Amino acid sequence: MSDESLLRQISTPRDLRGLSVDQLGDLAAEVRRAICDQVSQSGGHLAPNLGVVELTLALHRVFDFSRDRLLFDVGHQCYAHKLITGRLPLLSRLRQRDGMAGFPEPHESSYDLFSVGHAGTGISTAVGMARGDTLNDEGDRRVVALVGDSSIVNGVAMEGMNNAGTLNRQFLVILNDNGMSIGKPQGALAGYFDKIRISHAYTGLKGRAHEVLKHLPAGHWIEQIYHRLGEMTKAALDHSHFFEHFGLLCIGPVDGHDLDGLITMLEEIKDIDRPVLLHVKTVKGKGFDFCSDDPTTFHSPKPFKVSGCRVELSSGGRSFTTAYADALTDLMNRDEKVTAVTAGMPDGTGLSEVIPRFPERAFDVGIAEEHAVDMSAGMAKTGLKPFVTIYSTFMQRGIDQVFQEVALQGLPVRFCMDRAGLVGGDGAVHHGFMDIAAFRSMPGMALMAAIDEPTLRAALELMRMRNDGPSAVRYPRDNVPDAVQGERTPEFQLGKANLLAGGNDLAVLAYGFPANHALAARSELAREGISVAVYDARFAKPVDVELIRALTEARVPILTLEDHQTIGGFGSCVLEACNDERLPTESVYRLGLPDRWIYQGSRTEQEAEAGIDADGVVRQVRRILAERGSSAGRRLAASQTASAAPAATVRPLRVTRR
Ligand SMILES: Cc1ncc(C[n+]2csc(CCOP(=O)(O)OP(=O)(O)O)c2C)c(N)n1
Repeated sequence: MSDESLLRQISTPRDLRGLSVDQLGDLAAEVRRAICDQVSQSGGHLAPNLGVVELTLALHRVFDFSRDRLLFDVGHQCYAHKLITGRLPLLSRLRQRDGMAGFPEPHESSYDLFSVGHAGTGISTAVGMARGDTLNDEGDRRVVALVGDSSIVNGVAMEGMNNAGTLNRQFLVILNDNGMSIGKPQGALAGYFDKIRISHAYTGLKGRAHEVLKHLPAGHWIEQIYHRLGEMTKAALDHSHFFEHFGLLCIGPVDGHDLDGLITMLEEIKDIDRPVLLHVKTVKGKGFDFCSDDPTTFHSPKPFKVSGCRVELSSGGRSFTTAYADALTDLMNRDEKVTAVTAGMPDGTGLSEVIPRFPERAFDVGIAEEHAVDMSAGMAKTGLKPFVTIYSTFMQRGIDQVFQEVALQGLPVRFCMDRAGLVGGDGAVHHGFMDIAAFRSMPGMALMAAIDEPTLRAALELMRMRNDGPSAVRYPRDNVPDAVQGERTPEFQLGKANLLAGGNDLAVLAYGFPANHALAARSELAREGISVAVYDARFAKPVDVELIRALTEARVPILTLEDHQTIGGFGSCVLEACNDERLPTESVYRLGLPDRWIYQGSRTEQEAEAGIDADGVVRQVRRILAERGSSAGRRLAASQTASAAPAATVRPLRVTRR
């Protein structure tokens, strides 16, 4: 950024007021360049942010969001907003520890109202703030919700829209219609938006708006408002818009890259004392051809390099997601009853590889997690074997459906939860930290986790065969590590753990991916003369009671390990099983995610912060053995006194991390 940089001169949105429209255009170009440069280095949401630069500048130019309210839906499109609300200095550490969060974050700025990242919530929270401000005698604070064309289709957003029309005050929903979700948008409303984009040319509306208004009863509020509007806004009124039937005055579609037009339009409608929907057309990835030509790849890319007209995305290793897609493809080839469902995440879950191969049996239902679960329940009822493929964090949306339509019916719906555990740059809003707690209380549920590719395949095979109730498997946002047992990996047997490496001083019962950390810790501890057994617990429900009994009777302390909240997680399952079986619990120790939020950073940093990495396991084992005064603990204490050298750092995991 040069000294001439306009962006550097913007420390608050008030600074936009002194700029001409041309200068705002220059600023938009600069914002785009800054975002693209940074995302190319750190990864992050690119195409969604490039598409809303003008819209963001126009909103901040017209409204005063130090007092007015701006609610983002999803929030992945907030980068331009952050740059002009004082966070330019944080940009160079986008999505990194102590840097700029990739989603709205009230800890960073009072301009961000909610920490969000899940779709569909912006309208409802905006309705709530509008009601709150009115009741608090602060009804002069304007409220704006910004929502995408694929998120507005989400159930929560529809519930919000259904209620928004009852507001008797200013309320503006901006529908950012770029004709895309992460991939192709799904469903009837996507088709509708597509049609009005084509047929309702903004300039051709003027006559129709007059026509419609002529037929309204005198005194109708739309008519009253109409007389206050300028010609441009009148021309853009759309009285056949789908959301008109929700009680909102609908305007648009208008060009979301025309700064002048947007500013004029927003100025005119900002004080309408009724709910308004402004339908804005934008180009996802605007400004860089490689991005607008392929907005799916560049929705949230890893770091990339642009050289001339070539763009090179950094390649990762083989991910659990790819391993899952391959395993599911094998299952679908072998068993024609197997179906696959994703809710708006075909790329993130690997189903983009599966859907074209099995177009009759694999479905993307859009951002509609509840529907995805219920549709799968319906399929299971007819004898199909649905695999709901979903991020752990988004599974939270469908918990009531898992309870009533799946578990209560005893239906064999299979849940495959990607991004279980800590997720890195997306931060607190996307960690898969509570799926065990939510699922384990459902009668009939079988819960399992994969530590590597062979165990993922084995778990999926057990799920395919299990027809007498629901089941779930979790796996992380990571690359598959070197297989622990390779072809010798035993099949999954319901409720049976698997010994990975023997030892006498303590047993680590690891659930899922952290088993790899436990193995690394074991090698380090062996150098100190401590002998640790590592078990792949495999099942959180049912847990391996026989193993727990054998260990407690042999007085071997147990350390449970998981990348899930300790409260309600796998360790709790083990403790409860001990209590149920009248086994002693004082020798059971739990290591998992702490009861506080872990913000953005790399997965490695987050695991270290939580203390669940190999170093964390080593520390915990030493502490337990020292506390218990065991012979291993005494040996350890003696060796530590003898050598003042700092403890070696544990050999890191052998995976190429994404
Ligand atoms: C409940 C939920 N499900 C899935 C996602 C993953 N997700 C993030 S952005 C996105 C697409 C949103 O599309 P749209 O609202 O049209 O915004 P755009 O990215 O096109 O600007 C999806 C599916 C999410 N954030 N929340």
